[in-house]
Amino acid sequence: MHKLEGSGKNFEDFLSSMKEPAEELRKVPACETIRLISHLDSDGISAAAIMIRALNRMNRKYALSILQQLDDKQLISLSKEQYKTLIFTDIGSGQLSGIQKRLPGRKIFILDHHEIDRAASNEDSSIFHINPHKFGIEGSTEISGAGVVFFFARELDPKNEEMAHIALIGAIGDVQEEHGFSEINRKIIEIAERKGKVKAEKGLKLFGAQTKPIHKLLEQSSDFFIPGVTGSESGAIQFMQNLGISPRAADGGWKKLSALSDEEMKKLVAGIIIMRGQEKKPEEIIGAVYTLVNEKQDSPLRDAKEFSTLLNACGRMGRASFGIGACLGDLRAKQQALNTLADYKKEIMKSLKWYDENSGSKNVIRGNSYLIINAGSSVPATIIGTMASIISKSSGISAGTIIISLAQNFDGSTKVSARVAGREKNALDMRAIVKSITKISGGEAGGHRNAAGAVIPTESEDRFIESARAVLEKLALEENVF
Ligand SMILES: [Mn+2]
Repeated sequence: MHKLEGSGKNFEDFLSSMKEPAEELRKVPACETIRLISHLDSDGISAAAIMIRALNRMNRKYALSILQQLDDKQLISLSKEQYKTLIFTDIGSGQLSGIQKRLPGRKIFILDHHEIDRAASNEDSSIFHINPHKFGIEGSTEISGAGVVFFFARELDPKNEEMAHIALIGAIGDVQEEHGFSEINRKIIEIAERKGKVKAEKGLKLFGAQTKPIHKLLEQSSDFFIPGVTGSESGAIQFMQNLGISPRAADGGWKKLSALSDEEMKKLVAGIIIMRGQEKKPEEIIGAVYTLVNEKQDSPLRDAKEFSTLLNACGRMGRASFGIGACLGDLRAKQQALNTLADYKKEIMKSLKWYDENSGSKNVIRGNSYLIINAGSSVPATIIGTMASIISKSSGISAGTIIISLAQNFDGSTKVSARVAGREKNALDMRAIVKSITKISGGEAGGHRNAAGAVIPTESEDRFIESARAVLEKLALEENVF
């Protein structure tokens, strides 16, 4: 087996911990239907797709649900079902005590990378809990939920290695790449390359490289500011012409990155670096680009980042099955997923418009280095986190600003999402902050350091906002002292 540096020993132990659970899953009779529950983000959908491929290979039947969160209500409704075996993917570790309480006597598999619920009692023998945190591997950066399921699926059958590219898409979805991927994620990429699914190359880190014309990519390069080019279509076209690269393709349409010769690509990269000469890291525009080589040219499915966005869109629009179908290679599902992506973009535009129109209202509270947005039922609960992320990157928000957003679910609960603006994301532990707010106001909190959330009863929204203001004001004071 490939030996890893650094956390190698832990990783080997982590892989070994999957052997017994894999054996136990094989023992489940083929006539039984397995209950499969996964998270609705891109990682959760990727995780579910890998698990489904593995179950199909074992000739097992399953019934799937995709959830935004696993709260007590959900666990109670699962407890009323007759399924004897349940598999949770990319969800469950944070609700371990709830699972113990509500689903005793069932055979349960949890394959997750979220932080483990400290309130859980010692694990009983009917719960097979696979989580990297048990081995000192950091789940938020080193391995995704899809990655955990991938290694488990490989333990079940080495043929499941063919799903490595889906595990990569999950890791991208959970934003695990910062100055490169972890060793474990790199191992997954290596397998995906070996299986002929992915080509990893250095390239321009511009989102939409497969689908947008070059001048549009440059104009919309919001992550990387290019003076005179970002935000200006005419500036972008002028810039290309100055470099001697025609923005037009031979057929008269707009030229895409894939149409550039090596020579032109070098010119473009050098040109951007020169334009960014005043920036701190002019070269950071270059990085790894992952191409899914079996997908059609110009398809959003060909770029791993765009594929990940597509899965996220499917989950958030309540059409996760299209995303799963796309991961499994189903052509019709791929088309349906693409249509869903278009609808999702419209939904995001609508929610940003709501935010603009409500910026001066009581629904948007601007405090001392924090922003609280209470969207009520005007923004779908599945979209609110994405909206908050986009706002956190907008120019009116200074780095370090904490953005707490609320939107109502349909069941009398409210979804809370917490983000921090700017690059130094790790400086603040969003999960701990949300926990300390819900401690006062009630509700269940979870997530990671960089992006956390909670579910609270809608009736206690006011109390939550009041507690949030108190906690965030205090935090702002403490920050000023240091
Ligand atoms: Mn995840």
